[in-house]
Amino acid sequence: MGASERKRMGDLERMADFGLYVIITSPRLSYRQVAEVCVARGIGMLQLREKGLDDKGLLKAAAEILAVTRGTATRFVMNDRADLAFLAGADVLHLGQGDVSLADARRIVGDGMTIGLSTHSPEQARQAIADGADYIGFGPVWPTPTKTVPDPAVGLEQLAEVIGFSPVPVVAIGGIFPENLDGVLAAGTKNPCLVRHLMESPDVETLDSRIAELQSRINNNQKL
Ligand code: 3NM
Repeated sequence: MGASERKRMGDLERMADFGLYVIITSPRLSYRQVAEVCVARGIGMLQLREKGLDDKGLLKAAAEILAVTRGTATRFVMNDRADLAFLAGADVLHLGQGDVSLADARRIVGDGMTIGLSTHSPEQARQAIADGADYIGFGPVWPTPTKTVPDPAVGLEQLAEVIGFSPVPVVAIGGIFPENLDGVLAAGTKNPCLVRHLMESPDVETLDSRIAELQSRINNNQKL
């Protein structure tokens, strides 16, 4: 095993319980403000997902976020783009089903980068695991307008099924709010993601308290 692959395996062990996964999509706050709250709260994974930015805009936003996260416990995740993940010096690349394959992404980012993959059915989840995804997203749990063309909702039963067979962390995503989080946690979720709930925070204090509340509910659930 080469040094970079060993580094990735080490990262993987630490990844098992990364907890709340934060995605930045059209935040009301600045990228820097969101990143600062996430670092202060020890968020493990912070993804930049801005479909409307061009390549230069994405690299600029990535640099702003990395200026805050570098050297902290918060890993910066670049969405969709292996080339930009490499150029930005991201810690993690997150791929969708329509992006380049995991194998092709590895040719760009090398063995050292953690790679996650979005999946929308148990079959896709099994395939992603077989293909070597370091973690998977699974959703949308419920219908969501945050994705322009969302897949059909998977529901809690399929979520529990995928968490049951996955040897890698599963990020539950899509339509999750504090009001319906109990069911998501009861399905075994350790890594939920709530995009609108966090991105619609009107000020730093609100974002901070929303993250703190979610983290405490995730932690309490794991003690049950
Ligand atoms: N991916 P909200 S659903 C970015 O199904 C994303 O893989 C999904 O946004 C998937 O928490 C989704 O606002 C959007 O519903 C989730």
